[in-house]
Amino acid sequence: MLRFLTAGESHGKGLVAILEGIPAGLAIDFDAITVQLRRRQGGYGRGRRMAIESDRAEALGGVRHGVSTGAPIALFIPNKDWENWQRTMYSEAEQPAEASGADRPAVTRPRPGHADLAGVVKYGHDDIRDVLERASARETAARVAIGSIARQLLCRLGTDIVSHVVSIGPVTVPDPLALTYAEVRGIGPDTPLHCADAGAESRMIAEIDRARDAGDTMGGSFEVIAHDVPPGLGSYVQWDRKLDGRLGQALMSIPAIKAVGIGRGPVAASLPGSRIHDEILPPAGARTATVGVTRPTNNAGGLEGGVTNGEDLRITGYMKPIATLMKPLRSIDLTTLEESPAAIERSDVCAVPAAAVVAEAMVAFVLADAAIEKFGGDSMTELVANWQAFRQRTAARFAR
Ligand code: EPS
Repeated sequence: MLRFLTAGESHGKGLVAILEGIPAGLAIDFDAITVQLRRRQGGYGRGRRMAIESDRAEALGGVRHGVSTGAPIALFIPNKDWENWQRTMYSEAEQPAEASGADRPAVTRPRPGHADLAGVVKYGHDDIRDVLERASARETAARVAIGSIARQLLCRLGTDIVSHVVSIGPVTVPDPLALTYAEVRGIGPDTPLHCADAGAESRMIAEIDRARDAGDTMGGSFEVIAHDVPPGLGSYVQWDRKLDGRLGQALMSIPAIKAVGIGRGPVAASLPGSRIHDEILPPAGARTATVGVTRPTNNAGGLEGGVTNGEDLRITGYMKPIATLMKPLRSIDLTTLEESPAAIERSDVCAVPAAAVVAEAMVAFVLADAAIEKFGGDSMTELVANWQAFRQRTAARFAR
């Protein structure tokens, strides 16, 4: 129902995104998009590029007088760094006379763990720059802008999405599932790692500092929580309609994400059924407005049978360390095939907090897509009315 495409290179003119399927009548707050873009740029461990950029999305279509028309929404996010890269990244056949920046030599030493080697093999490139410019996580700025629009649609249904950093390298928040949505919502916007546990956060910062001093990089994990999600999104009837599968793909598509867990995630495999499944008890001070039953635990992370059940949706992403090492690993030079240290590009030491913001955006996109599918409507008026009718019917079933 909802789909998007992005285009653009890390050091090209900018990023473009087209989002199709947003119903007519959604007031779009571009300042709110800027807030999300700024969040993605932050977090302890980011590199010097983030001091250059101050990302902002401009609408090229689909929005009139601040409101969606139902037409595809086209966005443009300029790269400020383009000024410094025009002689390397121009798209014309000949270098334009007015082009600025350095004319950089070809990149020929693939970084282990990056798309470099697989990309030159697949596309037949000689210069790894033709791969890395598009494989770069810079593209996720476009996803965050798209996700911010999806988030604004979900807000009309009462859904809010937050995230927190759970681990950096070996340092982990002890029991992330014990943290409530409200606790995670309450994390200060200016905390260095957006972690709910201040003690763990300072140990995480020490890990990042150690990695930076050693010319190394650090991965970690984060959890996204969606609160007051409409129940009944997704379906168990067909493999490609299961919402956990759709969320898994959305998160796994974020650069460097190597695993995804829903609710207790992989821990569920090690516990007996009696300790993992969330009991269903009669309504009593219902935790959700619609499905009025009581669930004492939420190990399932808000999804049963690939369908949202009204509990908080909780999904964890696991990120590998960034592939660009200032103390490079062994590699080869593709021009000589001789052993040579991997290329060094300006990069981040740790981008886990940024990946969490991108994951929020991807969760928002998947949930908005599933909400439009369930409640339909070409206009926000229809979508919201259908949701309210379903919500009232469902609440009435559980009223005592
Ligand atoms: C960026 C993500 C990272 C940064 C990039 C900006 O990209 P990659 O996945 O290629 O490592 O390194 O910045 C640069 C390439 C640079 O010149 O500093 C982002 O998220 O915007």
